[in-house]
Amino acid sequence: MERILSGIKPTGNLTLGNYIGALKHFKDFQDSGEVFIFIADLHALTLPIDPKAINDNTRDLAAFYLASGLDPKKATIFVQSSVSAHAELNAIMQNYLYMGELSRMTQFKEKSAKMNDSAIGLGLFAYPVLMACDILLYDADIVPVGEDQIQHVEITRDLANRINKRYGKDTVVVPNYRVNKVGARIMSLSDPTVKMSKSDPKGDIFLKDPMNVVRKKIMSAVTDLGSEVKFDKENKPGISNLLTIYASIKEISIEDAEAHFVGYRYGDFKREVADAVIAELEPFQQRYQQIINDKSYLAVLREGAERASKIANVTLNRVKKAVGLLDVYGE
Ligand code: ATP
Ligand code: LTN
Repeated sequence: MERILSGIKPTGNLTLGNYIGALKHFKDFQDSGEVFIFIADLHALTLPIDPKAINDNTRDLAAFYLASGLDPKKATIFVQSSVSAHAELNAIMQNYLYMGELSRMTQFKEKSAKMNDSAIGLGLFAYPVLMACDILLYDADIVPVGEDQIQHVEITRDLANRINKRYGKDTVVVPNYRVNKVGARIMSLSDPTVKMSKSDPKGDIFLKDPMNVVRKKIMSAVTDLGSEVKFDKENKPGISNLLTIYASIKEISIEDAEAHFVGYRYGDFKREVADAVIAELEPFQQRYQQIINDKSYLAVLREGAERASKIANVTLNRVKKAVGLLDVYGE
């Protein structure tokens, strides 16, 4: 059975981009594979964050996972910091990714560019090492992510191949990424040339926004010159983004979405996009609210930590042995 693993950082309020690019699809794998979905809280510490914010966001994310249809009987849902093997494998793997390759990571370049050099933590630089450990610990075959994370899965593959070459071909499993054909990069509604991002919220739709706010944001989204509803990323980035949102929510192709809107004016088009988003988000939000109120996510996370630790420790021990660390409980 294939192993599928992915995670989201509890860095802020989840956006429609996170939902369409990642969250919405996690449940699709749970009937055919062994699914591990976690909350990357250690990664959230790589940029300054308030203790209360990370704590609240972690609870939110757990509730969002459950509200999205992930079934804790089928999928293992857990918090990264509750499985100590992540940090332990990190201490080993940090020696096999190099300064040069880490400094070429787009995410590091983008995030560090906005900061004063003296405030850039080592964790931000070493981010891909921990992410690689997240993936390798579960022998994951498939990692579903949005477009911005492809590079991090690629560096994980490089690391895995390097380890297998040096210590034997079955030391770790080399993972593959999986990116959706439609919706892998949802753009900001106020500036469709930049990614919708929870830590840089401009023109974001948040999963917790009241429905009247969602409608208002979509109705006032930046559109483009002309009047035709056509997918043309270069000349019509705003319309293309809204078409992408619609197609992803309706689970249809961009071509079918375009065909649906032939002859529409921008205003009517936006109204229908808003209707589609609201029809999806409203029941989702109700499920989320119930889970937050009854705190059922806590038992799920506890059980998840146990199940995940068992599996992660097997890999950790295999790697420790391969690199030559003495098992003091062994012979
Ligand atoms: P941050 O702003 O803190 O970096 P983020 O909003 O980019 O956060 P992540 O936690 O990095 O969110 O990402 C969670 C998942 O959502 C990842 O798989 C990522 O690829 C996906 N994702 C994030 N933003 C978008 C987007 N605008 N469109 C599609 N997928 C996205
Ligand atoms: N870097 C990812 C979050 C993340 C992740 C992972 C995703 C941390 N570890 C392992 C997939 C697999 C992000 O920013 N979305």
